[in-house]
Amino acid sequence: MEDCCRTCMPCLGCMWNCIWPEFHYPNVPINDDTGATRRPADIRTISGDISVPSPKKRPVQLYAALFDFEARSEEELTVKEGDKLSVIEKRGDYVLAKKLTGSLESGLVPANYVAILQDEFAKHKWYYGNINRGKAETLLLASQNQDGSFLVRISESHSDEYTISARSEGKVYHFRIQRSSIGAYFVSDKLSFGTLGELINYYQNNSRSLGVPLGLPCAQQRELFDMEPWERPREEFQLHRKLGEGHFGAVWEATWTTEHRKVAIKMLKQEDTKQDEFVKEVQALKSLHHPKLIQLLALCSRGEPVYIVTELMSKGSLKAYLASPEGQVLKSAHLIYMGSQVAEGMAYLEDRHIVHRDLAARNILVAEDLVCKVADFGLARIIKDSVYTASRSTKIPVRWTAPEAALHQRFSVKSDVWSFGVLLYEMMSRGKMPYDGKSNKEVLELLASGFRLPSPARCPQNIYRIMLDCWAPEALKRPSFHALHSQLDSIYARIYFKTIEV
Ligand code: ACK
Repeated sequence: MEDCCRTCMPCLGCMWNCIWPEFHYPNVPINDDTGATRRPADIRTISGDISVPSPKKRPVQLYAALFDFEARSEEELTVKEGDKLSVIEKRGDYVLAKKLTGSLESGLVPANYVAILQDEFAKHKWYYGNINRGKAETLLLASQNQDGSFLVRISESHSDEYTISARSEGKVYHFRIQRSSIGAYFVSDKLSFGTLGELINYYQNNSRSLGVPLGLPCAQQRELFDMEPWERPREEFQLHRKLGEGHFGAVWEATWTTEHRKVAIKMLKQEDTKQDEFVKEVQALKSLHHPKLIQLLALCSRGEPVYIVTELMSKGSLKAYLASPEGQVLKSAHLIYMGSQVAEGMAYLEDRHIVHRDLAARNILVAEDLVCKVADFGLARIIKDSVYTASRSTKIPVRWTAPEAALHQRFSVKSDVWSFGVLLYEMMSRGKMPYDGKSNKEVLELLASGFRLPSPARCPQNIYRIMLDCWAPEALKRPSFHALHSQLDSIYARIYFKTIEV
Protein backbone atom coordinates (compact mmCIF):
# COMPACT_ATOMS: atom_id res chain seq x y z
CA MET A 1 0.00 0.00 0.00
CA GLU A 2 1.24 3.51 -0.79
CA ASP A 3 2.13 5.67 2.21
CA CYS A 4 -0.51 8.24 1.26
CA CYS A 5 -3.17 5.57 1.54
CA ARG A 6 -2.04 4.38 4.94
CA THR A 7 -2.58 7.75 6.52
CA CYS A 8 -5.67 8.98 4.73
CA MET A 9 -8.60 7.67 2.80
CA PRO A 10 -7.18 6.32 -0.45
CA CYS A 11 -8.38 7.89 -3.64
CA LEU A 12 -10.45 5.42 -5.56
CA GLY A 13 -8.19 5.83 -8.56
CA CYS A 14 -5.15 4.39 -6.88
CA MET A 15 -7.08 1.94 -4.74
CA TRP A 16 -6.69 -0.76 -7.35
CA ASN A 17 -2.96 -0.49 -7.21
CA CYS A 18 -2.38 -0.13 -3.52
CA ILE A 19 -5.14 -2.05 -1.74
CA TRP A 20 -5.36 -4.71 -4.42
CA PRO A 21 -1.73 -5.26 -5.24
CA GLU A 22 -0.81 -7.65 -8.00
CA PHE A 23 0.12 -10.85 -6.25
CA HIS A 24 3.26 -12.53 -7.45
CA TYR A 25 4.78 -15.69 -6.23
CA PRO A 26 8.48 -15.45 -5.59
CA ASN A 27 10.68 -16.04 -8.58
CA VAL A 28 12.54 -19.27 -8.96
CA PRO A 29 16.04 -18.59 -7.69
CA ILE A 30 18.03 -18.64 -10.84
CA ASN A 31 19.73 -21.75 -12.04
CA ASP A 32 21.33 -20.54 -15.16
CA ASP A 33 21.88 -23.46 -17.49
CA THR A 34 25.57 -22.71 -17.46
CA GLY A 35 25.64 -22.67 -13.67
CA ALA A 36 26.61 -18.99 -13.71
CA THR A 37 25.76 -16.47 -10.98
CA ARG A 38 22.22 -16.84 -9.78
CA ARG A 39 20.10 -13.81 -9.27
CA PRO A 40 16.31 -13.64 -9.55
CA ALA A 41 16.66 -10.86 -12.12
CA ASP A 42 18.28 -13.36 -14.45
CA ILE A 43 15.01 -15.05 -15.21
CA ARG A 44 13.54 -12.02 -16.84
CA THR A 45 11.96 -12.66 -20.19
CA ILE A 46 10.97 -10.16 -22.83
CA SER A 47 7.59 -9.78 -21.14
CA GLY A 48 9.09 -9.28 -17.69
CA ASP A 49 9.67 -11.68 -14.83
CA ILE A 50 7.96 -15.03 -14.97
CA SER A 51 6.70 -15.92 -11.54
CA VAL A 52 6.27 -19.50 -10.47
CA PRO A 53 5.13 -20.73 -7.10
CA SER A 54 7.24 -21.98 -4.29
CA PRO A 55 7.08 -25.75 -4.07
CA LYS A 56 6.11 -25.52 -0.40
CA LYS A 57 2.77 -27.16 0.39
CA ARG A 58 -0.06 -25.28 2.06
CA PRO A 59 -1.32 -26.34 5.47
CA VAL A 60 -4.60 -28.26 5.39
CA GLN A 61 -7.66 -26.23 6.49
CA LEU A 62 -10.52 -27.56 8.56
CA TYR A 63 -13.97 -27.22 7.04
CA ALA A 64 -17.54 -28.16 7.92
CA ALA A 65 -20.40 -29.12 5.60
CA LEU A 66 -23.11 -26.44 5.64
CA PHE A 67 -25.81 -28.65 4.12
CA ASP A 68 -26.48 -32.30 3.35
CA PHE A 69 -25.06 -33.34 -0.01
CA GLU A 70 -25.79 -36.65 -1.73
CA ALA A 71 -23.03 -37.89 -4.04
CA ARG A 72 -24.23 -38.36 -7.63
CA SER A 73 -21.20 -40.25 -8.92
CA GLU A 74 -18.25 -42.23 -7.59
CA GLU A 75 -16.11 -39.10 -7.62
CA GLU A 76 -18.38 -37.20 -5.25
CA LEU A 77 -18.61 -37.44 -1.48
CA THR A 78 -21.88 -37.67 0.47
CA VAL A 79 -21.78 -35.33 3.46
CA LYS A 80 -24.22 -34.44 6.23
CA GLU A 81 -24.60 -30.93 7.61
CA GLY A 82 -21.95 -30.40 10.27
CA ASP A 83 -19.56 -33.12 9.02
CA LYS A 84 -15.96 -32.10 9.65
CA LEU A 85 -13.84 -32.11 6.52
CA SER A 86 -10.35 -31.33 5.43
CA VAL A 87 -10.18 -29.70 2.03
CA ILE A 88 -7.34 -30.94 -0.10
CA GLU A 89 -7.81 -28.54 -3.00
CA LYS A 90 -10.27 -26.35 -4.88
CA ARG A 91 -11.39 -27.71 -8.27
CA GLY A 92 -13.54 -25.22 -10.11
CA ASP A 93 -16.93 -25.13 -8.38
CA TYR A 94 -15.99 -28.09 -6.18
CA VAL A 95 -13.57 -28.88 -3.41
CA LEU A 96 -11.82 -32.19 -3.03
CA ALA A 97 -12.64 -32.96 0.59
CA LYS A 98 -11.85 -35.72 3.03
CA LYS A 99 -14.10 -36.69 5.94
CA LEU A 100 -12.33 -36.44 9.25
CA THR A 101 -14.68 -38.73 11.13
CA GLY A 102 -16.09 -42.17 10.42
CA SER A 103 -14.93 -43.78 7.21
CA LEU A 104 -12.37 -41.09 6.21
CA GLU A 105 -13.63 -41.16 2.60
CA SER A 106 -12.71 -38.42 0.17
CA GLY A 107 -14.37 -36.96 -2.90
CA LEU A 108 -15.78 -33.85 -4.51
CA VAL A 109 -18.31 -31.61 -2.74
CA PRO A 110 -19.73 -28.37 -4.21
CA ALA A 111 -17.61 -25.57 -2.78
CA ASN A 112 -20.70 -23.63 -1.67
CA TYR A 113 -21.62 -26.51 0.64
CA VAL A 114 -18.59 -26.11 2.86
CA ALA A 115 -17.16 -23.38 5.06
CA ILE A 116 -13.98 -23.07 7.03
CA LEU A 117 -14.70 -24.42 10.45
CA GLN A 118 -12.71 -22.33 12.84
CA ASP A 119 -14.43 -19.12 11.76
CA GLU A 120 -17.92 -20.55 11.34
CA PHE A 121 -18.25 -18.23 8.36
CA ALA A 122 -21.61 -19.60 7.38
CA LYS A 123 -23.29 -17.83 10.29
CA HIS A 124 -22.26 -14.46 8.85
CA LYS A 125 -24.81 -13.01 6.43
CA TRP A 126 -22.00 -11.39 4.44
CA TYR A 127 -20.27 -14.70 3.64
CA TYR A 128 -20.94 -15.82 0.05
CA GLY A 129 -18.31 -18.55 -0.24
CA ASN A 130 -17.10 -19.54 -3.65
CA ILE A 131 -18.49 -16.93 -6.04
CA ASN A 132 -16.30 -15.14 -8.56
CA ARG A 133 -15.63 -11.44 -8.98
CA GLY A 134 -18.18 -10.97 -11.79
CA LYS A 135 -20.92 -12.68 -9.83
CA ALA A 136 -20.15 -10.57 -6.74
CA GLU A 137 -20.47 -7.40 -8.83
CA THR A 138 -23.79 -8.51 -10.33
CA LEU A 139 -25.21 -9.32 -6.90
CA LEU A 140 -24.05 -6.08 -5.29
CA LEU A 141 -25.21 -3.84 -8.14
CA ALA A 142 -28.73 -5.33 -8.08
CA SER A 143 -31.51 -2.98 -6.94
CA GLN A 144 -31.99 -4.66 -3.52
CA ASN A 145 -28.56 -3.37 -2.53
CA GLN A 146 -27.20 0.11 -1.98
CA ASP A 147 -23.89 1.84 -1.32
CA GLY A 148 -22.21 0.13 1.61
CA SER A 149 -23.57 -3.32 0.72
CA PHE A 150 -20.79 -5.85 0.84
CA LEU A 151 -19.97 -9.52 0.85
CA VAL A 152 -16.96 -11.72 1.52
CA ARG A 153 -16.01 -14.47 -0.91
CA ILE A 154 -13.26 -17.04 -1.32
CA SER A 155 -10.39 -15.65 -3.39
CA GLU A 156 -10.39 -16.93 -6.97
CA SER A 157 -6.63 -17.27 -7.07
CA HIS A 158 -5.79 -18.31 -3.50
CA SER A 159 -8.30 -20.68 -1.95
CA ASP A 160 -7.19 -20.03 1.63
CA GLU A 161 -7.66 -16.28 1.28
CA TYR A 162 -10.74 -14.09 0.92
CA THR A 163 -11.94 -10.97 -0.83
CA ILE A 164 -14.27 -8.24 0.41
CA SER A 165 -16.43 -6.93 -2.42
CA ALA A 166 -18.12 -3.66 -1.47
CA ARG A 167 -20.42 -1.27 -3.32
CA SER A 168 -19.62 2.42 -3.21
CA GLU A 169 -20.99 5.22 -5.41
CA GLY A 170 -22.57 2.70 -7.76
CA LYS A 171 -19.32 0.74 -8.31
CA VAL A 172 -17.94 -2.41 -6.71
CA TYR A 173 -14.47 -2.46 -5.15
CA HIS A 174 -12.57 -5.57 -4.17
CA PHE A 175 -10.14 -5.85 -1.26
CA ARG A 176 -7.96 -8.85 -0.79
CA ILE A 177 -7.84 -10.35 2.71
CA GLN A 178 -4.47 -12.01 3.13
CA ARG A 179 -3.27 -14.54 5.72
CA SER A 180 -0.13 -14.10 7.74
CA SER A 181 2.23 -17.00 8.39
CA ILE A 182 0.45 -17.66 11.70
CA GLY A 183 -3.00 -17.57 10.08
CA ALA A 184 -4.09 -14.02 11.04
CA TYR A 185 -6.27 -12.09 8.56
CA PHE A 186 -5.33 -8.69 7.21
CA VAL A 187 -6.13 -6.22 4.45
CA SER A 188 -3.33 -3.88 5.43
CA ASP A 189 -0.33 -5.58 7.01
CA LYS A 190 -0.43 -2.92 9.75
CA LEU A 191 -3.67 -4.36 11.18
CA SER A 192 -4.31 -8.06 11.52
CA PHE A 193 -7.14 -9.99 13.17
CA GLY A 194 -7.58 -13.46 14.65
CA THR A 195 -10.80 -14.15 12.78
CA LEU A 196 -12.48 -12.95 9.62
CA GLY A 197 -15.46 -11.84 11.74
CA GLU A 198 -13.27 -9.51 13.79
CA LEU A 199 -11.73 -8.06 10.64
CA ILE A 200 -15.12 -7.30 9.07
CA ASN A 201 -16.41 -5.91 12.34
CA TYR A 202 -13.45 -3.55 12.53
CA TYR A 203 -13.89 -2.24 9.00
CA GLN A 204 -17.67 -1.86 9.50
CA ASN A 205 -16.88 0.48 12.40
CA ASN A 206 -13.85 2.20 10.83
CA SER A 207 -14.85 2.92 7.27
CA ARG A 208 -12.00 5.41 6.66
CA SER A 209 -9.41 2.67 7.10
CA LEU A 210 -10.70 0.83 4.06
CA GLY A 211 -11.72 3.89 2.07
CA VAL A 212 -15.13 2.38 1.35
CA PRO A 213 -17.79 2.11 4.07
CA LEU A 214 -19.03 -1.40 4.87
CA GLY A 215 -22.73 -1.20 5.71
CA LEU A 216 -25.24 -4.02 5.40
CA PRO A 217 -24.40 -7.45 4.02
CA CYS A 218 -25.46 -8.08 0.44
CA ALA A 219 -29.22 -8.64 0.36
CA GLN A 220 -29.33 -11.45 -2.22
CA GLN A 221 -30.08 -15.06 -1.40
CA ARG A 222 -26.88 -17.04 -1.06
CA GLU A 223 -27.07 -19.43 -3.97
CA LEU A 224 -26.72 -23.15 -3.65
CA PHE A 225 -24.86 -25.14 -6.20
CA ASP A 226 -26.69 -25.52 -9.51
CA MET A 227 -27.03 -29.25 -10.21
CA GLU A 228 -27.11 -28.99 -14.02
CA PRO A 229 -24.91 -26.06 -14.79
CA TRP A 230 -23.61 -27.23 -18.14
CA GLU A 231 -26.27 -26.39 -20.72
CA ARG A 232 -26.53 -22.65 -21.50
CA PRO A 233 -28.31 -20.60 -24.19
CA ARG A 234 -25.81 -19.66 -26.89
CA GLU A 235 -26.89 -15.99 -26.67
CA GLU A 236 -24.90 -15.86 -23.44
CA PHE A 237 -21.68 -16.07 -25.46
CA GLN A 238 -20.20 -13.27 -27.52
CA LEU A 239 -17.55 -14.46 -29.99
CA HIS A 240 -14.46 -12.25 -30.40
CA ARG A 241 -11.75 -13.89 -32.46
CA LYS A 242 -10.82 -17.23 -33.88
CA LEU A 243 -7.88 -18.73 -32.02
CA GLY A 244 -7.27 -21.46 -34.56
CA GLU A 245 -8.44 -24.74 -35.99
CA GLY A 246 -8.40 -27.70 -33.64
CA HIS A 247 -8.91 -31.40 -34.25
CA PHE A 248 -12.69 -31.03 -34.13
CA GLY A 249 -13.19 -27.56 -35.57
CA ALA A 250 -12.56 -23.92 -34.87
CA VAL A 251 -11.65 -22.61 -31.42
CA TRP A 252 -12.82 -19.08 -30.56
CA GLU A 253 -12.10 -16.62 -27.81
CA ALA A 254 -15.41 -15.36 -26.42
CA THR A 255 -17.04 -13.58 -23.49
CA TRP A 256 -19.56 -15.40 -21.36
CA THR A 257 -21.62 -12.30 -20.83
CA THR A 258 -23.71 -13.44 -17.87
CA GLU A 259 -20.64 -14.63 -15.97
CA HIS A 260 -18.45 -11.68 -17.02
CA ARG A 261 -15.58 -13.88 -18.01
CA LYS A 262 -13.51 -14.69 -21.06
CA VAL A 263 -13.78 -18.28 -22.27
CA ALA A 264 -12.65 -20.50 -25.14
CA ILE A 265 -15.33 -22.05 -27.34
CA LYS A 266 -14.72 -25.13 -29.40
CA MET A 267 -17.15 -25.57 -32.27
CA LEU A 268 -18.21 -28.79 -33.84
CA LYS A 269 -17.31 -29.32 -37.47
CA GLN A 270 -20.45 -30.21 -39.33
CA GLU A 271 -19.34 -33.59 -40.70
CA ASP A 272 -21.35 -36.39 -39.13
CA THR A 273 -18.41 -38.67 -38.53
CA LYS A 274 -16.80 -36.24 -36.15
CA GLN A 275 -19.98 -35.54 -34.18
CA ASP A 276 -19.76 -38.88 -32.43
CA GLU A 277 -16.24 -38.16 -31.30
CA PHE A 278 -17.31 -34.76 -30.14
CA VAL A 279 -20.07 -36.12 -27.92
CA LYS A 280 -17.60 -38.56 -26.36
CA GLU A 281 -15.18 -35.75 -25.74
CA VAL A 282 -17.86 -33.82 -23.87
CA GLN A 283 -18.82 -36.83 -21.77
CA ALA A 284 -15.19 -37.27 -20.77
CA LEU A 285 -14.76 -33.58 -20.00
CA LYS A 286 -17.90 -33.38 -17.85
CA SER A 287 -16.71 -35.89 -15.31
CA LEU A 288 -13.15 -34.63 -15.01
CA HIS A 289 -12.17 -31.91 -12.58
CA HIS A 290 -8.56 -31.15 -11.87
CA PRO A 291 -6.59 -27.89 -11.81
CA LYS A 292 -4.18 -29.32 -14.38
CA LEU A 293 -6.88 -30.35 -16.85
CA ILE A 294 -8.80 -27.90 -19.02
CA GLN A 295 -12.12 -27.37 -17.27
CA LEU A 296 -15.40 -27.65 -19.12
CA LEU A 297 -17.54 -24.66 -18.16
CA ALA A 298 -20.67 -24.94 -20.25
CA LEU A 299 -22.24 -26.42 -23.33
CA CYS A 300 -24.62 -25.23 -26.01
CA SER A 301 -25.63 -28.58 -27.39
CA ARG A 302 -29.08 -27.62 -28.64
CA GLY A 303 -28.83 -26.63 -32.30
CA GLU A 304 -25.70 -26.20 -34.39
CA PRO A 305 -22.86 -25.64 -34.20
CA VAL A 306 -22.47 -27.22 -30.79
CA TYR A 307 -20.34 -25.09 -28.48
CA ILE A 308 -18.01 -26.60 -25.91
CA VAL A 309 -17.10 -23.82 -23.52
CA THR A 310 -13.88 -24.19 -21.55
CA GLU A 311 -11.61 -21.97 -19.57
CA LEU A 312 -9.48 -19.66 -21.72
CA MET A 313 -5.73 -20.10 -21.49
CA SER A 314 -4.11 -16.77 -22.24
CA LYS A 315 -0.94 -18.06 -23.85
CA GLY A 316 -2.43 -20.71 -26.12
CA SER A 317 -0.81 -24.05 -26.84
CA LEU A 318 2.51 -25.03 -25.33
CA LYS A 319 3.80 -25.75 -28.83
CA ALA A 320 3.13 -22.17 -29.95
CA TYR A 321 4.39 -20.84 -26.61
CA LEU A 322 7.71 -22.69 -26.84
CA ALA A 323 8.26 -21.21 -30.29
CA SER A 324 7.47 -17.66 -29.10
CA PRO A 325 10.27 -15.29 -28.03
CA GLU A 326 9.14 -15.74 -24.40
CA GLY A 327 9.21 -19.53 -24.72
CA GLN A 328 12.67 -19.53 -26.27
CA VAL A 329 14.26 -17.93 -23.22
CA LEU A 330 12.68 -20.16 -20.59
CA LYS A 331 15.20 -21.69 -18.20
CA SER A 332 15.32 -25.38 -17.32
CA ALA A 333 13.66 -24.60 -13.97
CA HIS A 334 10.65 -23.12 -15.74
CA LEU A 335 10.38 -26.05 -18.11
CA ILE A 336 10.63 -28.58 -15.28
CA TYR A 337 7.93 -26.72 -13.39
CA MET A 338 5.69 -26.89 -16.46
CA GLY A 339 6.48 -30.57 -17.06
CA SER A 340 5.62 -31.38 -13.46
CA GLN A 341 2.17 -29.80 -13.89
CA VAL A 342 1.49 -31.90 -16.99
CA ALA A 343 2.54 -35.06 -15.10
CA GLU A 344 0.17 -34.06 -12.28
CA GLY A 345 -2.78 -33.70 -14.68
CA MET A 346 -1.88 -36.99 -16.33
CA ALA A 347 -1.65 -38.73 -12.93
CA TYR A 348 -5.28 -37.76 -12.38
CA LEU A 349 -6.20 -39.43 -15.70
CA GLU A 350 -4.01 -42.42 -14.80
CA ASP A 351 -6.00 -42.93 -11.57
CA ARG A 352 -9.17 -43.09 -13.63
CA HIS A 353 -7.68 -45.39 -16.31
CA ILE A 354 -8.21 -42.74 -18.93
CA VAL A 355 -5.83 -42.86 -21.86
CA HIS A 356 -5.22 -39.55 -23.60
CA ARG A 357 -3.57 -40.98 -26.75
CA ASP A 358 -2.45 -37.60 -28.10
CA LEU A 359 -0.26 -36.16 -25.37
CA ALA A 360 2.02 -33.61 -27.05
CA ALA A 361 2.93 -29.92 -26.67
CA ARG A 362 0.14 -29.01 -29.12
CA ASN A 363 -2.39 -30.37 -26.60
CA ILE A 364 -1.09 -28.58 -23.54
CA LEU A 365 -2.40 -25.07 -22.93
CA VAL A 366 -0.53 -22.34 -21.10
CA ALA A 367 -1.77 -19.42 -18.99
CA GLU A 368 -0.06 -16.63 -17.01
CA ASP A 369 2.74 -17.57 -14.65
CA LEU A 370 3.49 -20.74 -16.62
CA VAL A 371 0.33 -22.53 -15.54
CA CYS A 372 -0.09 -25.58 -17.80
CA LYS A 373 -3.15 -27.75 -18.33
CA VAL A 374 -3.74 -30.87 -20.35
CA ALA A 375 -6.30 -30.31 -23.09
CA ASP A 376 -8.08 -32.09 -25.90
CA PHE A 377 -9.54 -35.27 -24.68
CA GLY A 378 -10.67 -35.89 -28.21
CA LEU A 379 -8.97 -39.23 -28.24
CA ALA A 380 -9.49 -40.09 -24.60
CA ARG A 381 -11.52 -43.17 -23.74
CA ILE A 382 -12.54 -44.57 -20.41
CA ILE A 383 -11.25 -48.08 -20.59
CA LYS A 384 -12.31 -51.12 -18.59
CA ASP A 385 -9.07 -53.03 -19.23
CA SER A 386 -5.64 -51.52 -18.94
CA VAL A 387 -5.19 -51.56 -22.69
CA TYR A 388 -7.46 -50.02 -25.25
CA THR A 389 -7.32 -51.38 -28.77
CA ALA A 390 -7.96 -48.68 -31.31
CA SER A 391 -9.41 -49.20 -34.73
CA ARG A 392 -6.74 -49.33 -37.39
CA SER A 393 -8.28 -46.42 -39.25
CA THR A 394 -7.38 -43.95 -36.49
CA LYS A 395 -4.73 -41.45 -37.53
CA ILE A 396 -1.82 -41.84 -35.15
CA PRO A 397 0.72 -39.12 -34.30
CA VAL A 398 3.64 -41.55 -34.79
CA ARG A 399 6.44 -39.38 -33.37
CA TRP A 400 4.67 -39.17 -30.01
CA THR A 401 3.30 -42.70 -29.94
CA ALA A 402 4.83 -45.71 -28.20
CA PRO A 403 5.86 -48.45 -30.68
CA GLU A 404 3.35 -50.99 -29.30
CA ALA A 405 0.56 -48.42 -29.82
CA ALA A 406 1.72 -47.24 -33.25
CA LEU A 407 2.28 -50.78 -34.56
CA HIS A 408 -0.30 -52.86 -32.69
CA GLN A 409 -2.79 -50.21 -31.47
CA ARG A 410 -2.02 -51.13 -27.87
CA PHE A 411 -2.79 -47.80 -26.24
CA SER A 412 -2.52 -47.64 -22.47
CA VAL A 413 -1.56 -45.26 -19.70
CA LYS A 414 1.99 -46.53 -20.34
CA SER A 415 1.83 -45.46 -23.99
CA ASP A 416 0.82 -42.02 -22.67
CA VAL A 417 3.97 -42.15 -20.51
CA TRP A 418 6.04 -42.69 -23.67
CA SER A 419 4.35 -39.63 -25.22
CA PHE A 420 5.12 -37.69 -22.06
CA GLY A 421 8.82 -38.44 -22.64
CA VAL A 422 8.50 -36.97 -26.13
CA LEU A 423 6.65 -33.97 -24.70
CA LEU A 424 9.55 -33.45 -22.26
CA TYR A 425 11.88 -33.55 -25.28
CA GLU A 426 9.77 -30.88 -27.01
CA MET A 427 9.93 -28.75 -23.88
CA MET A 428 13.63 -29.12 -23.09
CA SER A 429 14.56 -28.49 -26.75
CA ARG A 430 12.32 -25.37 -26.68
CA GLY A 431 9.96 -26.69 -29.35
CA LYS A 432 12.07 -28.86 -31.67
CA MET A 433 10.25 -31.37 -33.84
CA PRO A 434 11.09 -34.87 -32.55
CA TYR A 435 13.08 -36.95 -35.07
CA ASP A 436 13.32 -33.91 -37.34
CA GLY A 437 13.94 -34.81 -40.98
CA LYS A 438 12.85 -38.44 -40.55
CA SER A 439 9.70 -39.97 -42.04
CA ASN A 440 7.21 -41.79 -39.77
CA LYS A 441 8.40 -45.10 -41.22
CA GLU A 442 12.04 -44.24 -40.49
CA VAL A 443 11.09 -43.25 -36.93
CA LEU A 444 9.49 -46.65 -36.28
CA GLU A 445 12.53 -48.45 -37.75
CA LEU A 446 14.93 -46.40 -35.67
CA LEU A 447 12.98 -47.11 -32.49
CA ALA A 448 12.88 -50.83 -33.25
CA SER A 449 16.70 -50.80 -33.58
CA GLY A 450 16.95 -49.31 -30.07
CA PHE A 451 17.60 -45.70 -31.12
CA ARG A 452 16.20 -42.98 -28.87
CA LEU A 453 15.99 -39.20 -29.27
CA PRO A 454 19.27 -37.61 -28.12
CA SER A 455 19.44 -35.31 -25.11
CA PRO A 456 18.49 -31.76 -26.18
CA ALA A 457 21.23 -29.17 -25.77
CA ARG A 458 21.25 -27.69 -22.24
CA CYS A 459 18.95 -30.46 -20.95
CA PRO A 460 19.87 -31.47 -17.37
CA GLN A 461 21.04 -35.09 -17.24
CA ASN A 462 18.44 -36.11 -14.65
CA ILE A 463 15.65 -34.88 -16.92
CA TYR A 464 17.09 -36.77 -19.91
CA ARG A 465 17.22 -39.90 -17.74
CA ILE A 466 13.50 -39.46 -17.06
CA MET A 467 12.87 -39.26 -20.82
CA LEU A 468 14.79 -42.51 -21.35
CA ASP A 469 12.73 -44.18 -18.58
CA CYS A 470 9.55 -43.11 -20.40
CA TRP A 471 10.90 -44.76 -23.56
CA ALA A 472 11.56 -48.17 -22.02
CA PRO A 473 10.74 -50.77 -24.70
CA GLU A 474 8.68 -52.76 -22.22
CA ALA A 475 5.59 -50.72 -21.34
CA LEU A 476 5.36 -52.00 -17.75
CA LYS A 477 8.92 -50.82 -17.02
CA ARG A 478 7.95 -47.20 -17.71
CA PRO A 479 7.27 -45.05 -14.63
CA SER A 480 3.77 -44.05 -13.54
CA PHE A 481 2.62 -40.45 -13.92
CA HIS A 482 2.48 -40.20 -10.14
CA ALA A 483 6.17 -41.15 -9.99
CA LEU A 484 7.00 -38.72 -12.81
CA HIS A 485 5.15 -35.94 -11.05
CA SER A 486 6.96 -36.51 -7.77
CA GLN A 487 10.36 -36.83 -9.49
CA LEU A 488 9.88 -33.59 -11.44
CA ASP A 489 8.46 -31.84 -8.40
CA SER A 490 11.42 -32.77 -6.26
CA ILE A 491 13.93 -31.76 -8.95
CA TYR A 492 12.10 -28.45 -9.22
CA ALA A 493 12.06 -28.02 -5.43
CA ARG A 494 15.79 -28.71 -5.26
CA ILE A 495 16.48 -26.17 -8.00
CA TYR A 496 14.21 -23.70 -6.28
CA PHE A 497 16.07 -24.04 -3.03
CA LYS A 498 19.40 -23.98 -4.92
CA THR A 499 20.67 -27.36 -3.75
CA ILE A 500 21.38 -28.73 -7.21
CA GLU A 501 22.50 -27.16 -10.42
CA VAL A 502 20.95 -27.70 -13.81
O1 ACK B 1 -1.58 -22.50 -30.33
P1 ACK B 1 -2.85 -21.81 -30.14
O2 ACK B 1 -2.91 -20.36 -29.95
O3 ACK B 1 -3.67 -22.54 -28.95
O4 ACK B 1 -3.87 -22.29 -31.29
C1 ACK B 1 -4.62 -23.40 -30.94
C2 ACK B 1 -6.02 -23.25 -31.47
O5 ACK B 1 -6.84 -22.80 -30.39
C3 ACK B 1 -6.61 -24.54 -32.02
O6 ACK B 1 -6.57 -25.55 -31.06
C4 ACK B 1 -6.04 -22.56 -29.25
N1 ACK B 1 -6.80 -23.01 -28.10
C5 ACK B 1 -7.49 -24.17 -27.97
N2 ACK B 1 -8.10 -24.21 -26.78
C6 ACK B 1 -7.79 -23.06 -26.13
C7 ACK B 1 -8.11 -22.52 -24.84
N3 ACK B 1 -8.87 -23.19 -23.97
N4 ACK B 1 -7.59 -21.33 -24.51
C8 ACK B 1 -6.80 -20.67 -25.37
N5 ACK B 1 -6.47 -21.11 -26.61
C9 ACK B 1 -6.97 -22.29 -26.97
C10 ACK B 1 -4.76 -23.33 -29.41
